[in-house]
Amino acid sequence: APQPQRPRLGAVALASGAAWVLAGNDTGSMVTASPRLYPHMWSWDAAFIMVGLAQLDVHRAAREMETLLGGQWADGMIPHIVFSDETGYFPGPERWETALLGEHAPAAPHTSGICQPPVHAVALRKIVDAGRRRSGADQRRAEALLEWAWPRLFAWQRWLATRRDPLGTGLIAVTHGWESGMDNSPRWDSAYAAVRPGPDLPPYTRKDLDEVGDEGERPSDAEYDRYLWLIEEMRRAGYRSDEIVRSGSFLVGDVFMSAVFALSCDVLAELGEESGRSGEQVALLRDWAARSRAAVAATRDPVTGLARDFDVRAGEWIATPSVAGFSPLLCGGLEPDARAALVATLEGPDWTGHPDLATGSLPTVSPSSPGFLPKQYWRGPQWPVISWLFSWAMRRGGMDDTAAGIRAETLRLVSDGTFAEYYHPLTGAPLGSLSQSWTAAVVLDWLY
Ligand code: 9YW
Repeated sequence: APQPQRPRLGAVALASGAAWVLAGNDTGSMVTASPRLYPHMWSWDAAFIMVGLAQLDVHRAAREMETLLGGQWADGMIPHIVFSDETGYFPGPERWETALLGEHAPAAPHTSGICQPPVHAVALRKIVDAGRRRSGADQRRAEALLEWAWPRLFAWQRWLATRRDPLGTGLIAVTHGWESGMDNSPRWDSAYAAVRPGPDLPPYTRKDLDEVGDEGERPSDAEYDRYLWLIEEMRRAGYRSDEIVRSGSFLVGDVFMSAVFALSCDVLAELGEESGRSGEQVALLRDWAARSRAAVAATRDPVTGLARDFDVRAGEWIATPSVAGFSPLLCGGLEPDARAALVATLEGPDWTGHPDLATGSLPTVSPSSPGFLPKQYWRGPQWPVISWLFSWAMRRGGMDDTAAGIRAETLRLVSDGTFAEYYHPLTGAPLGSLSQSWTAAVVLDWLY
């Protein structure tokens, strides 16, 4: 069907719109992930939101980091949700009950009991850079934040390195698909198939379907039962990470998480060196980065060269290709030829160069793949925030042309001004929630 033609916005209008979205979703101490669908703070969303806020207002960006770290657990974990007082989301605090059941969870604010990809060091880097660029009070605020947040982010990286490396190789594992940030990616299908919800799964009512009219854009009910069953297991384990890693039904070495982890270890180490931090902690970060970088490189499929996840429970590689296959480009570690080949795949006819794409933004699943579903969440749509992360990391890694191409094509995609959560790769139509904070935030960073 022909798509309605929306006006395309130029850079000034687009940046204003993005700032307006962040302002509209701001409760004062927290920019919620989206206005209605997600009225709380999500961990990795918050990091990207800080990247955008840093361009607008260093003080506000620093405050966002403080709010997020206010929910950090005593053992170092940054939880995937810090809850606001809003009630419109399931599973909320009354389902998680982390303060009651989890020994390390804070009494307040309410948080979930799992984590998300550790992009937070990138946000700190951005806030510090913005502060230094502006000097004066902005710089003082940013340096004070660096002083305060660095040990907390170090504790977070240490938690991942020590609690989430079940194979001892540097491949960081997730215990729930939500931890990956890519909830229903086909990457997780085989691991989820082995998750059998018990008959004693307490009943629940989804709320996500109230906000998104088209159920075809959301995970199915069967998928949701498994998501909730894993949470039930964690509740029963008192949110003890050793017990969950030992006995939970889902344990996958996540190659994208591992690459983000390695990248953040390096970024945090650099920030540490600049601010005279203890050499011992900086050296640990460098070690963890090197181990995970090597682990990510070692996951590559010998035929396609794409990086793969490893299902620890099943003891096997997960062959399903997805955007996570490009993870080595986030953290480095490939020989020049292998890197060039992976970049060529990314720009080739199965991925950003696919002839049917409306724009060359990164799709989450290749349109050539049998599992490609163009409207379904992490099964095909383009998520601007994923393109931003690849573009930022690739530029850092010296792949400037590819990084610039992803930026330009994604800006073309979002120039409809809806700041959607994700987009239909074949038509460019906005999908999911509109006015999604992290989409607006990364657009701001790109335009400033
Ligand atoms: C959920 C907030 C979150 C993101 C996740 C994305 C989605 C929904 O929205 O999760 O119910 O947790 O998959 O990556 O952080 O934007």
